[in-house]
Amino acid sequence: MRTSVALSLLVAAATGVAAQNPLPTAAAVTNNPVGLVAEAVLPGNIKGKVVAKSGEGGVGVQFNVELSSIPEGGPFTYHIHVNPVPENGNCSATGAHLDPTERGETPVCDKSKPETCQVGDLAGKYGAIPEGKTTFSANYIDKYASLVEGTGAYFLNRSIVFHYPNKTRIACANFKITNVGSAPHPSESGGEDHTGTVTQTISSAAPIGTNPAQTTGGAPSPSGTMPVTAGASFSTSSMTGVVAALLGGAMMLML
Ligand SMILES: [Cu+2]
Repeated sequence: MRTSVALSLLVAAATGVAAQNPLPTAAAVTNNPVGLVAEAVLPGNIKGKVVAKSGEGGVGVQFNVELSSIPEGGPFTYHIHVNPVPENGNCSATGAHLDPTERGETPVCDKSKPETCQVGDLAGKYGAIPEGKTTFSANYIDKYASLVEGTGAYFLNRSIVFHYPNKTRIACANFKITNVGSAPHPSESGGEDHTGTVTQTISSAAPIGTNPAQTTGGAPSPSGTMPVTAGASFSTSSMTGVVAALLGGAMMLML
């Protein structure tokens, strides 16, 4: 009897490990057309633009986000959404986030593992716009977004959307190519690696550190007071330990 209980616990634990599927990972893009530049200019609510250009040697996409007239509230997230903004400017028509690996919305993006995040989740990977700021600027290289037409992570036929913490869409814009560029030259690839560097300059209407209570459910803010999202994931090693312990227990009971 006790043996069977131990064994069923063991089976449950082993099933738990099997169900803990790793998140799919996005492939790094190394063949973006060199010199290609596109920009998404925001029409209002938030002013500014997002410039996307091919990384050095066609490796990754360099994003430059320059915003002003940011409304009160926040932190604000932003993403690449799958559909372009229609003529009437309705941000709701832009659909879901660009997610060619189909990893979905949960678990929340872990910025230390950007390859496991939605490709379009730029705020998740590189930081949201903190509350209490009127301007924001960020500059980073994303390895997984693509400027190669026809690939799943291609985004120049899509849009960028900014959200309030409750996910309401504040502003959105389509990318427009401003410089076509050319196919990458093989000998030019493998240049200096800027990947993963994120620089942000933020000017503040209110002095830093006087933020009122953080609204719940917001994306992690890039300021020093980054809320750590509670992880619901099990580490494989600890689960293996549990299985080993249960196995040991079952053996003992059977002996
Ligand atoms: Cu979005």
